Amino acid sequence: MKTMVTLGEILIELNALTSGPLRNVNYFEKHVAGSEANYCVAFVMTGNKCVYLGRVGNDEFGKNAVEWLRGKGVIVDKIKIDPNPTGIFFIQRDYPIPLHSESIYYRKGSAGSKLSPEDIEEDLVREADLVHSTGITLAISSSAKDTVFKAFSLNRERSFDTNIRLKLWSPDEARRNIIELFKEYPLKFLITDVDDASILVGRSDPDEAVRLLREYADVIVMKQGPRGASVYYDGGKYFAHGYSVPVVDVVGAGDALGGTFLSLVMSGYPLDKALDYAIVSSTLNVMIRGDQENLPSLQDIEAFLREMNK
Ligand code: ADP
Ligand code: CKP
Ligand code: MG
Repeated sequence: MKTMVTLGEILIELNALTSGPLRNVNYFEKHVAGSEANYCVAFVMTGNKCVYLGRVGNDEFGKNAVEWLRGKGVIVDKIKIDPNPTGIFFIQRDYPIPLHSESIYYRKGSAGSKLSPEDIEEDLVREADLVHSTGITLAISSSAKDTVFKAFSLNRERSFDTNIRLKLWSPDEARRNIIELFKEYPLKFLITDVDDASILVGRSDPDEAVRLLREYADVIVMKQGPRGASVYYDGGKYFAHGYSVPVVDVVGAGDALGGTFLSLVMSGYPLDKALDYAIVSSTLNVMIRGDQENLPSLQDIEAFLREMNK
C-alpha cells in the first residue's frame, strides 16, 4: 500500500436540488467536499492510504467532515480544530449555462484557510510516498501557501492539481504563485486542464501547453472535459476518451480523475491503464450531486469497463 499526504481545505458543499439561480432554489443537499479531500477519498477507494492535513472549525460541519472522511478510510487524526468556522459553498446548476455548475463560496477567514506550516509533522511528510496539493490551497491564504511550500520542501515525490479558481485570485496572481512553486519544487505529477494551462503558459492547445509545462513535471495529465483526458510522459502521449452519460453536476470530476490516476500509478499500473480507469471514476462522478459518493473501487471500475466496452 502507498501513502499519500494531502494538504488543503475541506469544504461543506450545499448542492442545489433544482436547476436555476440560487435565489429561487429552496432545497439543498449537503456533501463533504474540497478538492484535496476528494483526491484523498479517490486514492483510498482504489486501495491506498491517504493522510489529510488541514483544519476544520469546532462546529457541526467540522465534525461532519471529520466523521465522514474517517468513515471513508482517510487518516484524519492530524486534522486540527480551529476557532474559525468550517468553510462552505453552494452549487448553482444549469444557469445561466446548461450543464455548467457554479461554485459560490462562503470561505473567507474560514478554519481551513488558517492552515499553517506548524501543522506539518515533518517526518510524516518526509516518509510519505507522495505529497499532493492544489492551486486552491495556494490561493486561500499566505499561511496555507507557505504550508504547501514547506511540505514540498520535505519530499521530492510531489503532485499538484492547478485547480485555478478565479473567484479566489486573479489570473496574474495564479500564474505568479503557481509558477513560483513549480520552479522551486518540480513535480512528479502535474494535473491540469486546458483553461488553467492557458492561464499558466498562454497556450490553449494541449500539446503546445504541455511543451511549455514539461520542464516542471515528469508526468502531465491534461483534462479535457467531456472529451476525456491525455497523459504526457517522456516524449510520449496517451489519450483516453470520455463517456457520454447523463450529467447532473460536474464539480469534483477533475479530482475523481486525478485521485484515481495517482493511486493506480502509485500501485504500479502503467500510465495509459491508470488513465483509462481514472476516466471511469470521473464519469461516475458527473452523474450525481456530491464529489465523493460515487468514487469507485477497482472492482467497480472494472465492472464499468467490461460493460461499456462490450
Ligand atoms: P476539471 O474540472 O478539473 O478541469 P474536467 O472538466 O476536464 O476536469 O473533467 C474531468 C473528467 O471528468 C473528464 O476527463 C471526463 O472524463 C469527465 N467529465 C467532465 N465533464 C463531463 C461531461 N459533461 N460528461 C461526461 N464526462 C465528463
Ligand atoms: O476541479 P474539481 O471540480 O474536481 O474540484 C472540485 C472541488 O475544493 C470542490 O469540492 C470545491 O470545494 C473545491 O474544488 C473548490 O474550492 O472549488
Ligand atoms: Mg479541477
